[in-house]
Amino acid sequence: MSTFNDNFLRACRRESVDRIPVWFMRQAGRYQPEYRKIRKSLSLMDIVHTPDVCTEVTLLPVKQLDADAAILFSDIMTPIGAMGVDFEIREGIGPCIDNPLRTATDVARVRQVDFETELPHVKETIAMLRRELSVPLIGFCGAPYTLACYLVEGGPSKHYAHVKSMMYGDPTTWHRLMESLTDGMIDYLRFQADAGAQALQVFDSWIGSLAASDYRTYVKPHMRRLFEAIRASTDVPLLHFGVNTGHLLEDLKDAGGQVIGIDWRTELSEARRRLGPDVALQGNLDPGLILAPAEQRRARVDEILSQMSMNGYIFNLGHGVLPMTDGAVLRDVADQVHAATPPTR
Ligand code: 1CP
Repeated sequence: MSTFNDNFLRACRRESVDRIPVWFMRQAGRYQPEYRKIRKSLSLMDIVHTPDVCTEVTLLPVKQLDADAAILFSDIMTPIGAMGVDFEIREGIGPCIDNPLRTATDVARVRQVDFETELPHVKETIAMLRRELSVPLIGFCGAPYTLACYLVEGGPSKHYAHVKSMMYGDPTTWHRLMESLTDGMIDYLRFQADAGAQALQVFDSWIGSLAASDYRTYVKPHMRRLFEAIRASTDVPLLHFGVNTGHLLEDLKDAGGQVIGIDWRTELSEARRRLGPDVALQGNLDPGLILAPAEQRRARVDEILSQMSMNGYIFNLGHGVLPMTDGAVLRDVADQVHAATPPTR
């Protein structure tokens, strides 16, 4: 049996590492022929609800890419179904809700549940993964705002018009929705940590659609409550990630998390300067650079690494792996990162 590689957890805690840890957001998925084959006979939610298959799908990229962390294969919508809101993940589109939440009555449809009872297969998958893995397992959830983007819009959206009209026009209902989603995600993250997840990432993917002042008014108090509640009940590292967050970085750090995920639009050296030394950083290669000529991609990886000379750094993409990605290129990136000299301070 191989020894446990805890570089990822050490980097989250800003401790020294043997090598710079790397994993890739959306490291399991459509770019993998093995995943596409499994998806021919099972839907995404079938996979999530079948522990041995879900375990296999979670492990696949860890071995192929020599990743320093695994992320539980699931979707941000998994707990939402259990909380009483029906959804469907449509091919080539994403999560869709036929009856989106637009009024106070709709918002009351979001129920608090016992995830131990509702999602026993997720618990079983986490237990199976812990027996198999020699790297840490990351559990995750969608942040309340990003979940609300799907629940209120009814599906993926460009302008978040319904979200914003509820937020500005009916702030009472908006805050009730955020409170309810926050309660649910606190329980869901605790449930994953109790089941064996060794780190937890909160994906606030669409938060960049808000102005900083609106983030502070309509979202940040809920995020703060979420992070504080998890912090009070478990000591697993918390990772906080969003896209298009150049105008929000200080607020994201202030809201919570020991690791802040940075997208590719903000240089890591700038993020480090603005956020200071008391937080770990994760990121931030543009997923599009995986499609670039090798020389260009390698130069950019080197440039990113040269900006991160302190402990408390985890290499990742700035957002999820694109479906047309070649897994061999991701492996080459991981090898390049692993060959670099780890930070010394
Ligand atoms: O059926 C399929 O195979 C479709 C593709 C797919 C996959 C592989 C979806 C639909 N979800 C997933 C799994 C998934 N989703 C994972 C596990 C994979 C891994 O990381 O190894 C994770 C972490 C997620 C999280 C997720 N789902 C986020 C947050 C992360 C991010 O990329 O921003 C979001 C926003 C979603 C919603 C979602 N689910 C699926 C799609 C295509 C989308 C995005 C739709 C949109 O653009 O709004």
